[in-house]
Amino acid sequence: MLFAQSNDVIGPIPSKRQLHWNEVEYYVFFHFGPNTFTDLEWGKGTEHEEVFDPSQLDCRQWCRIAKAAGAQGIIITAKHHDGFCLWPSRYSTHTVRESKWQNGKGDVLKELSQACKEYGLRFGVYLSPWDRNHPKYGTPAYNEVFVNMMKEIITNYGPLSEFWWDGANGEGPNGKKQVYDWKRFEKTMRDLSPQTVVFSDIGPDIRWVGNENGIAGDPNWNLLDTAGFTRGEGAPPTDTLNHGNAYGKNWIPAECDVSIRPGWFYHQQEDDKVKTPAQLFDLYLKSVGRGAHLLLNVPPDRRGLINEHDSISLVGFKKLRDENFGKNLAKQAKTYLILHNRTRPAPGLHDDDTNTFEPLAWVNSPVAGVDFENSHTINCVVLKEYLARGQHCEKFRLLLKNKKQGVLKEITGTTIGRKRIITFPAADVNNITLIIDAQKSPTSLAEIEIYLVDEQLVEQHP
Ligand code: FUL
Repeated sequence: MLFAQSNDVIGPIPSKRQLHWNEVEYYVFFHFGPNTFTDLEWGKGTEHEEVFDPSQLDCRQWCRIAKAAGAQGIIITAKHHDGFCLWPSRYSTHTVRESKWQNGKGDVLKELSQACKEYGLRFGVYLSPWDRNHPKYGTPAYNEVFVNMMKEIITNYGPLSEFWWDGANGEGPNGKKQVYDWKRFEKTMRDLSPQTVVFSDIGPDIRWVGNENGIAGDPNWNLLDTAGFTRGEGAPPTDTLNHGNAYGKNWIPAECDVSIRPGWFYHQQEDDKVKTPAQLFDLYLKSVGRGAHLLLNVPPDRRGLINEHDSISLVGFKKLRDENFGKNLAKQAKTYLILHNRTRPAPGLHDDDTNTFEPLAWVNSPVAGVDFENSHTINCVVLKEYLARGQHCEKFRLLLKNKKQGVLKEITGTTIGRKRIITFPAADVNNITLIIDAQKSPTSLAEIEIYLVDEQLVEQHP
């Protein structure tokens, strides 16, 4: 046998909670709070609670749109840097309870967590450690407050799919910066909500991608060395966050956070600056298509609704994905070529059920390909690595061949990871051959997909 189902796992592999999160490639971020009403991006923490007064808040509408946009989950800013809590926390006096909204009886986290259950969306929470309002901020007592807030959220609104710790850390109302008790925060999450993946600059489960433009690096490794680094100012260099570390010791994949608008919060003057479906599609290629996850911010407006400008664009984005990734031409292929002409029928890699499908593990000189009876015009190949066995491919080549002319084009790539979407000018091909030129240890390939996407959407390389 030239290829083997390898059970040897070399290097870090994802945890169970990370594998579960791995199923979700795209989810939406909701930035909502006093800033929505004051037109600020970073509230000062001195805003009166009364400014928070959405006239028609409807979290079911948010979820309906997220669902229609094909997102698989959401993350809400339960508390941004201004310290305002979107739930009536017992550990703060700067919350929805002190606002006029619903006579102080409202609870955004409650409404939203329930709506997520109804719509089958995963529910995640952003809780800013930096707090410009809390009187205890800047003293050890604030760590207790933060832990208690996490406990309230986990207990009252869970299960939580993801918990988001922002790296921004400035002064609080007393002019002091906080020394965070990260160890305790992590322990609280693990003890009370072990299934939740925790995001920050350095994980422990998911890392920031190093920019807020939604763009992952190429290569993009799911591995990161965190020793000697901290969250915030002591984080690894942005380039490292962007690419990961090929030989990193920890499995900490990248999440690309980006806003559909210039700002994170809703500002009416940005209504005409909402990203178009084609721009979002391009970001999808540069995030999900490079093996990362996309967290797309869509800020509710002052009514407490997702604005029409944003929802139109989101649904257009979904339509583009459906239209362009609706027909996997590899399903019509005659055979897959596995390692120097050992062939097997095409359905081998098309089993979407991860419990039964058999990834191919490669050793030595790995080559796989897709063979068509008649030529097909294509401009997109999607590769997926079976990450339960780690990430191994370092360098690959795709050869596009046709019976008459032989090799028409050679495309080189680096990492594959969760999903690698490669687009190129269209070519008429009979065979697509994948050659792995460098791998850390045997690559397990889960899938090859082939598409003809709208020419306008092919990724532009600078
Ligand atoms: C940053 C924050 O400072 C921004 O306001 C926003 O929440 C973004 C997602 O993370 O660090």
